[in-house]
Amino acid sequence: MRIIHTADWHLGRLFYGIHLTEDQSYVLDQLVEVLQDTRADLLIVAGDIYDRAVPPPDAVTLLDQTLSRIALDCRIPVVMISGNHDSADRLGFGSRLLKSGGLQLFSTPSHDIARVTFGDQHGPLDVYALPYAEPPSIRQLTDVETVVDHDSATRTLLERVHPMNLNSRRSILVAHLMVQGGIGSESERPLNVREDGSVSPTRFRGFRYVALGHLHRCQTVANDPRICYAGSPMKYSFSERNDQKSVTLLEIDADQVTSQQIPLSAKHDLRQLTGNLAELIAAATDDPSTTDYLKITLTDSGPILDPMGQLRRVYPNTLHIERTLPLATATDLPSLELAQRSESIGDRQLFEAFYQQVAGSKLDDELAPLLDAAIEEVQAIEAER
Ligand SMILES: [Mn+2]
Repeated sequence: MRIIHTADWHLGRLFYGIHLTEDQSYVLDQLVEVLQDTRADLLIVAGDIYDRAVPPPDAVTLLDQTLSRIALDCRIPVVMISGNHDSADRLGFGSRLLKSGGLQLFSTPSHDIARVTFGDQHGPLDVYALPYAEPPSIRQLTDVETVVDHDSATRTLLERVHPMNLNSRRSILVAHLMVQGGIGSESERPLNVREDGSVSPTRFRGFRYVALGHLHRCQTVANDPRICYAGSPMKYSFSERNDQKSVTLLEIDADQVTSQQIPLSAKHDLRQLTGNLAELIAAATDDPSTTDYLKITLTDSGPILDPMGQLRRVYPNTLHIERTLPLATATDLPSLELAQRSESIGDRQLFEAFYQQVAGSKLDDELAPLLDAAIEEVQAIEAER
């Protein structure tokens, strides 16, 4: 059986104020192609379908169109769970009705963990679905007092899978969790504020494969090739700028599981550029991808007029600018006692100290006369009052 595992679509996400729906549509088109090219038998989507509880209308339309193409047009069944960003109730609307259309959607945990059985020439294959849920709701559902965190909640639910089933049948698990040893990026929202919310990888004994969502980097966890995050299909933070985004293709035969990454390309890649403004603007001429989403670190030391406006003329998707002003360290700060002395200190000395703190160097011969002129002008204005 061939299965495509993906997660963390985050439809409707805003990135530095930009709606990503068109970019998301671009990668989901590739997903549909991958499903067709690999002749996949099943698609697994492991949560965080939407970016927020109430997604914008065009994100809902994109999800509707994508799932209809996959389940109805391509006739590829889909198993989908909700993640911590989804509203379980809203996402779960119509899930019983959708089942007949080939979409198995699990958004609320059930007392007995949900199972869908597929099959091929090697026999049945069980897919267990564990949608994201807060530990208190699992405690209430199971009536097990020892459920206090995600680890104990997961343990309690997985204990309900009959060991005989796990031993005698091929089983895979779909879950949206933080598993101990997983590596995050800057675009996940922590599952819990008070505890780290992580689940021990030892909870997954018996499964041939654990199709995870939550972490946006594609990875296997705890040196166990069975426990995998497919990662998000596109980059949602600059910390992921060097990652290759992909979906995971699994092939499961009678007793083996093999997996490989199928790369996805972005409509606009994420890049970070560093340099002074003039160099960066000049470099745009030879840059084949000036429409990428950019974070720019400017190394100029002096003041710059409207750097965003200047950069966007050549890099229209400049999203964020940082300056690397060499701030003076505490030891060479003449301004440390300045707060107390500022009453008695002259304007010129005060500004020199300020300049040195911000620019990291003393006022040079070129700037000094400008400062003198400016101070004289201000003093003249004050004298006239
Ligand atoms: Mn996520």
